Amino acid sequence: ENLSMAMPKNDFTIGIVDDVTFKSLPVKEEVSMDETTYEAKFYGLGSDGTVGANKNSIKIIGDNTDKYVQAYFAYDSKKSGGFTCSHLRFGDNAIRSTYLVNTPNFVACHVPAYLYLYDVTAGLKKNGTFLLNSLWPKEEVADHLPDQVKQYFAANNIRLYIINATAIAEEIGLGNRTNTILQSAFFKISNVIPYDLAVEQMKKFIVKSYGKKGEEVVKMNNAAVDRGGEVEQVEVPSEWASIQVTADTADDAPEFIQNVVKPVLAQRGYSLPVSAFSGREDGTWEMGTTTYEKRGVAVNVPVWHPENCIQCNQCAYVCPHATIRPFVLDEEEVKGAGEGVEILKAQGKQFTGMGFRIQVDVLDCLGCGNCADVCPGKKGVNALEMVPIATQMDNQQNWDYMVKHVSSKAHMVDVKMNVKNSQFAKPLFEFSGACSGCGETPYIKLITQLYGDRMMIANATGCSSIYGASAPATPYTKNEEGKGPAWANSLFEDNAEFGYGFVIANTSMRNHLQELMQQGLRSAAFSEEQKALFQQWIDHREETDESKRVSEQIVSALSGSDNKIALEILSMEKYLAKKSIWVFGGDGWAYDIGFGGLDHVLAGGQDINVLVLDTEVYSNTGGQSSKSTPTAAVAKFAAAGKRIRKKDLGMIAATYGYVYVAQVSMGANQGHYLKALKEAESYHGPSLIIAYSPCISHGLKRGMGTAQAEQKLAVECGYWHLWRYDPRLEAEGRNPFQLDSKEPDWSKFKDFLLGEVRYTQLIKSFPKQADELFDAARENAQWRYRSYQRMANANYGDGSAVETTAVASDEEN
Ligand SMILES: Cc1ncc(C[n+]2csc(CCOP(=O)(O)OP(=O)(O)O)c2C)c(N)n1
Ligand code: SF4
Ligand code: SF4
Ligand code: SF4
Repeated sequence: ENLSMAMPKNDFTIGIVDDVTFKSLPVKEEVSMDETTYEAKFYGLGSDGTVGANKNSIKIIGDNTDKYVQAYFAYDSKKSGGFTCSHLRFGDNAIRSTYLVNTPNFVACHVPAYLYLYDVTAGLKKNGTFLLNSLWPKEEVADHLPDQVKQYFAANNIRLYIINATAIAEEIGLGNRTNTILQSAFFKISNVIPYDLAVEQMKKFIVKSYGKKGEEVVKMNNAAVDRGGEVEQVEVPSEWASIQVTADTADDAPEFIQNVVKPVLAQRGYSLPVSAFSGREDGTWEMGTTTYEKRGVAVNVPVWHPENCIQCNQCAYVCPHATIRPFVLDEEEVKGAGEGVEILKAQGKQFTGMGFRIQVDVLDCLGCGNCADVCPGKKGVNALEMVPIATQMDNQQNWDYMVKHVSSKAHMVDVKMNVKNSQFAKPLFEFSGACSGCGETPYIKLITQLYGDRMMIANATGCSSIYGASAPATPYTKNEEGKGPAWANSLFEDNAEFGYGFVIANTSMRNHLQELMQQGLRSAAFSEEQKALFQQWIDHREETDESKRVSEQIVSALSGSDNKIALEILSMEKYLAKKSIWVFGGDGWAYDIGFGGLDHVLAGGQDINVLVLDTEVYSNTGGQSSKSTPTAAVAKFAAAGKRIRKKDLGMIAATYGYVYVAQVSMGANQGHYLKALKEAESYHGPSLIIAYSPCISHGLKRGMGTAQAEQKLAVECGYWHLWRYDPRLEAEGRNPFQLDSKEPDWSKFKDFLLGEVRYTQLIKSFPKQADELFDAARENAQWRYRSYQRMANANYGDGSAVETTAVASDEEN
């Protein structure tokens, strides 16, 4: 049609409406495949195995029939726990091109919450089939179907099937992996091949897919195949066809959220015209858009038992998703919370007369369980318990009340003093798309709580850039004053240099501010008080908190002035307070690909802070080995177990003598990380924090809900060591190196390795070498610990040569 036009478009796009350059061609009606083609769509949760199961299903159909088959798998950009959609097609005629499935005969919705988040019935053919993973029994399912879904089912004569794959998976021990159960249900309902043959084939593929993970996993998946046959049909009453579906009413979210963010979140991004993005050509985006996602995808969420709570705030400290927080309420706020909302008397003099509540954000929680796992409770009785999400839906309104109507009480305490206080500050990094239980995100969250209102972050490519901002979801957010971190992602290979640019730019702007203030000091146009403030600013410009305080005073002292110098200072207001400049990235970046640049930047001596989120592999791209991967770990490019030692990045940096370095593991000692963070940030030079971060790629046998506990075990057994190198101590004539972890219990080392699939895989694939490599791993860790001990014992003539430096334990913090 384009070619037959008088003025055909020479270059064009199809599939988007380009109302800016007008280069798109209109999309016409859906082209149907031929009658013999069967099309199916499966909506799944990233990491629930739906995609893997569908890859197997299409192979089974292709191998066991004469049909032509095709499959395509679409994902959003969440690390895991995100949206996936598998498009499967098979038929008697050759499939000549790659089209998405838009008019399926069969739809499976593997995540109940998707009924409300996405248009899961879109395009489902008349007389088609819908399979729902239902948390509810047959009699109750109708109460949980949205009106438009019910109406669609009845109006299009859809056959509805349900199975509670979530409950079955838990029963079998498969956690959230509902895939095999639902795959089996699909074969049972669709009968594309005889069900017995499908069962046989699925079991064959299970050995192929999971054989390496051990017999237990194979057994569980075989059981899942058998249980998939429990699928039931639910009657669709014809009267549903006359349900009046009311259009979604607009909520109070800002226009950009309504018009752009929400449609993209709902997988309707393709329907937005190009003009929807005008004004954003430079890539800037609203902060805190993740707050509008409310995914509700956790299987279990925590419930708070206040009678067992000691108000330690550890749950909030470790939560990777910022979905559990302590709130302190004044009298009015307590009243507003309403009857039946349990509120304790807040501990601490400063909070006299106020209430305290640990509040869970049910719809954003990813159900990892770390909060409940670390909760000390009272007399050994836990104050947090993981329970099915369906039982906690009413608690969401309490979260909404707390965030909307309870003011921050962070100013009433010194949030940097200890772990407990730090959690009264709002995290300026919330509800990221990291995997449930991710070990990286709690480190970032704390930094934003302490310094987020004046932070600038240069982020290397890696998991932290993906969960850090993937349009339209931005977890970095702002506080009550509208201040929050400025964030940008550069390349994998040059991120340290990118952050260095922030430092240089800020320094020159602030040097100019200093010149202006010096001119002000010499000018008769300013009062003595104004001059005193200028002097204070010059004296304290490099101190984060003090410079912020004086900057605020300068702004109020100069506002309204028409003096040229004053006006110029005010025009540069955003540079007044000292910025906390951070460079974030993973070990693949810091140890390997970005190392040259990182080294150069650390050597540069500027005031810059680097956080290395050390997962010991390239996590974002599926777990390739890096120089941080330790001996014996199995990773991509190290299938036979890494044969050489882990690089000691921290020690390399410490050799400069003017770089602050800390090696931390939050779960091992929460206070230690807080201390290292404060020291790094306050040091007027380069700082490097290397943070041990458990990751799904490690295959924690006890699950990611024990990511924090795993960090503790790692330090106890000597796998990971805590230390700090502070050049300021040497300037005081003291040993700058402080070894903060006690002599490990080396007898626990092997058990630690056996708790992670990345090590136990070795026993399956290289049984002869496994033990040898495990011993080598321990010896390397011992060698490393001994060298730290020697450094800690070095005599600086100050009597600081001690075995280890005691850092207050969690209990003391
Ligand atoms: C020069 C370059 N090479 C490769 C990539 C692809 N890539 C993106 S993220 C990533 C892995 C990042 O690993 P790491 O730095 O350890 O961070 P993590 O994902 O573990 O947090 C790779 C290889 C890239 N973006 N640029
Ligand atoms: S279960 Fe995990 S995500 Fe949910 S509140 Fe607890 S720590 Fe946070
Ligand atoms: S960790 Fe447990 S005891 Fe501590 S504040 Fe949270 S719920 Fe209360
Ligand atoms: S670091 Fe690991 S757990 Fe965290 S988001 Fe990346 S892959 Fe997931």
